[in-house]
Amino acid sequence: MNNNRKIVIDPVTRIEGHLRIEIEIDANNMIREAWVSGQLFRGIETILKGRDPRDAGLIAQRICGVCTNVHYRASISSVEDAYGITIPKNAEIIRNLVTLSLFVQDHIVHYYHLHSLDFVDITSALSADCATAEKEAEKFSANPYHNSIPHLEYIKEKLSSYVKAGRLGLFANGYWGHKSYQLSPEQNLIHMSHYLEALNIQREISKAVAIFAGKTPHPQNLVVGGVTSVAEILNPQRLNDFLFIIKEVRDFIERAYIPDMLILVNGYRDSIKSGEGRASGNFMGCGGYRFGKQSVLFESGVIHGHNFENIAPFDATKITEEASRSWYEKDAPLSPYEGETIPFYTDLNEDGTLKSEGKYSWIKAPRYDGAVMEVGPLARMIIGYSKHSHVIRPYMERFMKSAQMELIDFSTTIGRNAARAVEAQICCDYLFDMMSDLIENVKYLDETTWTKYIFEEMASSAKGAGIFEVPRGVLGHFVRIDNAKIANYQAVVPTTWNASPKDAHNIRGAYEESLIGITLIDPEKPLEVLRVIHSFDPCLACAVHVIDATGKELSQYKIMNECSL
Ligand code: NFE
Ligand code: MG
Repeated sequence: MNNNRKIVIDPVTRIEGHLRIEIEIDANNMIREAWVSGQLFRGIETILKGRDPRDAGLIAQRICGVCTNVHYRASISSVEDAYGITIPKNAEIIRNLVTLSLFVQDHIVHYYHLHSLDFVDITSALSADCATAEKEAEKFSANPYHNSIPHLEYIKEKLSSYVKAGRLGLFANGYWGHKSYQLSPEQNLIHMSHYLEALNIQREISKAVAIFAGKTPHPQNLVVGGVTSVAEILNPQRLNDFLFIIKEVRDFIERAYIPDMLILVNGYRDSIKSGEGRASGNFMGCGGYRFGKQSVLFESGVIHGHNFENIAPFDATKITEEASRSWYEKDAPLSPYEGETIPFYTDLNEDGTLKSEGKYSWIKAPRYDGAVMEVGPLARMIIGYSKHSHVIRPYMERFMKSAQMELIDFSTTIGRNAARAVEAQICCDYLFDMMSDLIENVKYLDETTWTKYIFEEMASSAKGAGIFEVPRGVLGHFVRIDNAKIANYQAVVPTTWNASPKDAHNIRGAYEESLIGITLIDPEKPLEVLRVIHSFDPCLACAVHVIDATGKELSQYKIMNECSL
């Protein structure tokens, strides 16, 4: 007899957008099957049709409230690609400075504010001894961030005043006391101290982004052909303001974020060694971010089944999206240029669970040459390391040595976080090199920020793609233009890759695959599931970016049981 039962987590919180996870566990509480469902239906691709291609960027950036810059940029790049417009060097550098600052902000916010409490028990931090905590921090950093007994006492006092007053706020409803929490009270206190500091740090990065982007989220500095940050590049004070903030952030990464990652790796080494959270080992990266004479920040490539020695070149024409298990008409895989977004909602089972055999998500299933892929910081660090990148490899080697990790260990829940922290450090450091490129170019070569073109003289029918690495992985916007208007528009987004449902061959997406085989200590408190899913940094707003323009109700949001956090 099959004693398996289903657990529903809906909504998963501390993510962007609306995600539902269903798992099937056996009598020993081991996860046997998983269904990941995007529960949100929006609509940017559809409303872009018929518009002027020059307007696409400002509309497309509304796909998300987090990585707004990257959709803006991908959209503008897709139109530039269609028209064959090459942007000036200054424009490319400014775009990179802004996007890479957002990488750093996203990674810090993700670890501390969206994910760390899956590993850090706040209630345990309240019993920490501050003198011991001060010494503990010194084990993981030669110069720990804001590490003094009075400071740690202040943090502890602040946390306990929330608890005593019953004002847990966003800390309410955690699975505090869960048996799988592994850190000591002192390690938890150190993390909580940095959690609060990180709120200030992420605000500072927003200021840096706004120097060139005008504002954030939803920046205003990009146009087809270049950027509008004309005055900024000629103002040494503004350039210096940017670098000053990045220097402050770099200090936080080196003295707090990386050491906290070492604490995490040490505390959760059993989870790493058991391969918890490992997906299929297929990784994809498109590379990019040029700087200096001939250097590039990220390498491109495709790896299958953790075969790190054998890296195939990345070829964007091998990308397809299918909808066999997604709530759209037409199941078959299509090139994004031909992709369609016609909703076809098929309802749930009678007991309210997702259809195990039929369609069950608003997320489509992107595939590379037919294979499922994981994208993101983990893919980028693994590909860069394996291709002996002179940028990535030294940072990875240093971390691997201090953390005593091998490359395969990164392909886990904890490793995914470590890769993200190492990437934040790399991005921050190389922002200085990119700023030097800008200064050198402006000072000695040219001040151009825009490539002039005459819209009326551009081909009235064309197609193009803007494909590049963004915080959560490879992002692609694909546009087809007919009679100077957008005829078709498709965005294939990092979270669409990672949170993909199964395909026609029943191959699981990366989130789903990474859940299989995990045993829950307490199925009523499925903290282990949240850890795995959060480690990918889900953004469902990005993953499903189509709306029903008539406002018709397509699905209801239900909380199925008390497992939601
Ligand atoms: Ni909405 Fe995004 C990033 C994009 S998500 S956050 O990074 O594109 O998948
Ligand atoms: Mg799409």
